[in-house]
Amino acid sequence: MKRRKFIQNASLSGIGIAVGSTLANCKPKEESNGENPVAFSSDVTKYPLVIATWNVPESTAKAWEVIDEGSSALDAIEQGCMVEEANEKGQSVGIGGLPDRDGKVTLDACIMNKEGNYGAVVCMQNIVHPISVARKVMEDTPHVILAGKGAEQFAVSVGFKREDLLTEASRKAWEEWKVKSEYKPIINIENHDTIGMLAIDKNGDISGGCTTSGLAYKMAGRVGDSPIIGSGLFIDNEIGGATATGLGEEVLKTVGSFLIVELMRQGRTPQQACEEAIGRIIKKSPNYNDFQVGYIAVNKDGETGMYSIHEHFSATVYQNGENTNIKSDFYNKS
Ligand code: SD4
Repeated sequence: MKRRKFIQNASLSGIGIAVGSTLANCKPKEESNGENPVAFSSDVTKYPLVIATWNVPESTAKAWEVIDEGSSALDAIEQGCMVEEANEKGQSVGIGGLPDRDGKVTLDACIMNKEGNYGAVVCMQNIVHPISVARKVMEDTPHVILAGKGAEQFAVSVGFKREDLLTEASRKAWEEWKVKSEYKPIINIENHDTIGMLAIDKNGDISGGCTTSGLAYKMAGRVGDSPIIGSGLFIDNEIGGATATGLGEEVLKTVGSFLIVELMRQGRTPQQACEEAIGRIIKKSPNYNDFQVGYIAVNKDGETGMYSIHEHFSATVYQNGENTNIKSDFYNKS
């Protein structure tokens, strides 16, 4: 049996779903003489694959379906992220997102393709799918970021409808918050938060996206890491990609996603690179007990990694035909 065939059979039979925080790559443990199948470890993986922050099986399933039909990783990212943006129950992304302290839901999103092109919207109101507007900014304008009213006007001009994004549940939560008006980042929100997604399609090309309503009850006009290139997301199709969730200010200060991709360029595995990027935050911010940051990363071989400051971060990985939520390892074990 030829090596390629063996790999296909291995993935069809469903072996190779790794558990733990690292999924190892698909390289054989030993070289084949070309005639006999090579022995693979049980953590065989290969693209296509989709990985997203938190427990978002519907999103990763949608992205996988798009890739499986033969479409690009970029299409998969957009459509996968749209699932969470449209989910009214998710209070950290799209419609239903928790508002700023003035009661306004403002959304941030960005997308990057295999050519390294990037588009983003920041602090945009009244449009359910910022990931799609970000893609339009990337593809149809000479700019890379549109903000606030300008982003909204652009979205409407290319056919998006204005909608009220503040649901009854989010309005109620905001009313309750106003009683004390205490601003405190919450470490892990309901195991489901900002969605950062990375995908490798059947051609081995990588794209990524990140979409969020940002931190609940933030100051008006606040923009986090999620829509900012190199911070909330970075893709280099020669190397891999990374994306972030958690307290955006900390990710921005350390340009986390770019750092991870550059570390992978220097030879780190995705797991090592995520750990080093979290280490950078720990070193610079002695108050790390008060906030959470989590990273996920993928390299060109389909090897993945994830790491966070605190427990309870997870990622959803769709690979080898299986959609699995995997708990991340974390720094703060004390
Ligand atoms: C932000 N990183 O706006 C986003 C929010 C987030 O977990 O991911 N919260 O800072």
